[in-house]
Amino acid sequence: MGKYQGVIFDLDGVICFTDKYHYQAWKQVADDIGVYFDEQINNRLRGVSRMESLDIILEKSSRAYTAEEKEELARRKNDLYRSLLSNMSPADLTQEVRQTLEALRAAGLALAIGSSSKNTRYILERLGLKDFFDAVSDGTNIQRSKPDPQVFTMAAEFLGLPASQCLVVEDAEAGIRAASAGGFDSAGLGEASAFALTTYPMKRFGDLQAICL
Ligand code: B16
Ligand code: MG
Repeated sequence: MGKYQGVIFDLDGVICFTDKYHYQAWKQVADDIGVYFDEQINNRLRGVSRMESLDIILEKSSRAYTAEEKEELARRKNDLYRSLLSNMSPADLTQEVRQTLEALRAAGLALAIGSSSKNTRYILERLGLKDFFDAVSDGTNIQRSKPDPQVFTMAAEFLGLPASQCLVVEDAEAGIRAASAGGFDSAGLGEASAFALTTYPMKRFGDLQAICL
């Protein structure tokens, strides 16, 4: 085994791609209340919690919303989002992700999820990964979301490993900053491959084998 004994994966943008569903659901809510929303604004929501995402969307609103109104908008978005997630199946997991996860597991690495999403367990179930990971740390067990390191710190705790022995895999700036703040090395995909704080820029998910094995 290499430098790491555990790998903590972000979910959305790393294991699977639910950002199109987040976009569709937020777009519907924004259109309903007449607030401008586009894909560029959607990019700012990566790795950010649901309520913080709503605050970013409402920056374009001409009026303030009460806490109750915001709860209702977030609930509406989540209902729409979950109905879109119900279309997902194990076919949404790429061969590359599946084979890489299996190779890391076969090499004896402990594998965890570290996601801001409160829908993590539902998404894992849809993908056929319900019981695959050794630990799941997500939006349901944290008080502070990325860029705070809590979600990753708790994932490492669940695995029984120190941060120095775990690698975090992320696609979003908030996630790379969270990893760095928690003392984790990080591997970055997509946008996150270009950040100065990213330990290992990656071109593709399969690059993890060269980093970890
Ligand atoms: P939910 P990740 C994040 O997942 C998404 O990137 C982000 O867009 C979303 O707002 C957040 O989960 C919360 O999701 O509304 O399902 O609780 O990238 O941390 O896996
Ligand atoms: Mg992500």
